[in-house]
Amino acid sequence: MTDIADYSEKIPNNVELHEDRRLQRALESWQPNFLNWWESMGPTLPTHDVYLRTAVNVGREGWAHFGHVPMKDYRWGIFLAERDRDRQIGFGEHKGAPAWQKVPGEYRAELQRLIVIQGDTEPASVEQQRNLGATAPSLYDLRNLFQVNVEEGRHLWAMVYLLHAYFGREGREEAEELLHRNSGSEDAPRILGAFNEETPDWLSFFMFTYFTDRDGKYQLGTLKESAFDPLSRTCEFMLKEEAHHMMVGTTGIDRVVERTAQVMVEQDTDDVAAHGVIPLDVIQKYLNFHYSVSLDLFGGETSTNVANYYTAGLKGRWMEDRRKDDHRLTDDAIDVDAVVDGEIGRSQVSALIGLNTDLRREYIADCQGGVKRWNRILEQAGLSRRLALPHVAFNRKVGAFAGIEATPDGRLIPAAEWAAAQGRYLPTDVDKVHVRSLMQPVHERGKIAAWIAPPRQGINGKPFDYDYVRLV
Ligand code: BYC
Repeated sequence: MTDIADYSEKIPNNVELHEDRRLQRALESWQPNFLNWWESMGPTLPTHDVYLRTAVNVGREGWAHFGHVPMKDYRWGIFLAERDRDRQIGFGEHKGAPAWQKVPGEYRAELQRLIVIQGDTEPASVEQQRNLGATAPSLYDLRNLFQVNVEEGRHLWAMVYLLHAYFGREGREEAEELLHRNSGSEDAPRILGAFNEETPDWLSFFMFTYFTDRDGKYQLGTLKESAFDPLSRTCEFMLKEEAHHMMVGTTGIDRVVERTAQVMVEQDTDDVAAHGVIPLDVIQKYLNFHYSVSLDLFGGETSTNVANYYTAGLKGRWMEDRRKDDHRLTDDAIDVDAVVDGEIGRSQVSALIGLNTDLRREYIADCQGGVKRWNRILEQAGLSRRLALPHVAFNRKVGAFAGIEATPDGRLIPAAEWAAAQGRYLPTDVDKVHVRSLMQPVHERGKIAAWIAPPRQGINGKPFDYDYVRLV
């Protein structure tokens, strides 16, 4: 294992793949299937080349190289963060033992399941976003979309490497399945709900990269704690790439809010749909949707699965080493969100059973940061309107609130009232049609669509009007 990626190999890697011929051959036979998948399910807009970053090094400094490349020739590779030979397991019943370099037989099924679920989301998001290139608001945004897409492709490689290297024939079969399931497919859908939803427009894309990619950040953060060292090191490096995806979402929504606020001030009205921008209440509805769908990705408020993962050392907590407790949690309790006597409330359960809630709360606190930013933009524009995260019980399909309906401010309402009111909370067909009508492509250097403000900075020190994407 080295810091530096070997790009002379067919599959760039820093895991000394050439030393394991069988594994190398197995991955080389998966590679054409991946490329076929990319060609048939990846970005549909024809391009010559794109200004992309490629990982060349996993160390702290200078890990990426930027340059124009045709996307199909992107060097997807296998990169693990550096190994710490003294690393010990940080939590659960094996706390203090050396981290595992191989998969213990008794945890094989659970580890494989976690890796498959993680792996399944990566190509799913590429599929969801495949048509967005045709309506990009600028070449800068188009480039960011493609950067996110190639890196999600690389994250699929990361999980496939683990499946091939550590899970034998079953792992290889799962790696094939990752290319066969497809987002939104009737027969073989993606595993988690949010990854079967459409990403039909750029407001959805920015919301997805803000809220759903952020679930990825938190899930990867817990897998980075794993006792299974190759998984831990894989996730550590993925998190580095993930930071750019968060930036795309955060600043994307910044720019939509900024432009809407400008037009609200200029026209002195909230009703800005006719002025070619997205009204604030539509932005709020999109936020409500993507946030609530992403909350579902954390699983049930209580879960024996997650308790078992933690106790076994497979999946830790966010920032496990900063927690001031015994890192075993066998005697601890947590108040989880619940329906109690027909009301939205909380109930106390063992801390282990409540770990999905613990992670979801870390995530919610992080999401508040975005809302604060966007509200600052509104405030600076002199507007009194604000955006807000809806209540944790709102629009949930997984967990304690799956069977009830709640308003964004957390009032439990009967199903009939919900049916009548949901158009005020979630995007309606009219909202979606309007948003889509604004999505006219701007593929000219230095130009930008009227519904979004330009970015404050370009990529890698380049100006906004740089030729980020060379179209066919
Ligand atoms: N949809 O015990 P429970 C990312 C199932 S995003 C459908 O509460 P658990 C990315 C569950 O499988 C991060 N089904 O669940 C972002 C279970 O089924 P079984 C992805 C669901 O296991 C953007 C049953 O319901 N990574 O990286 O505690 C772009 C009972 O559930 C859902 C991970 O998620 C759902 N939403 O927790 C690109 C990490 N939720 O066993 C990439 C790996 C639950 O009864 N996964 N179910 O058949 C995990 O850690 C856990 O499996 C989960 C669920 C957090 C997903």
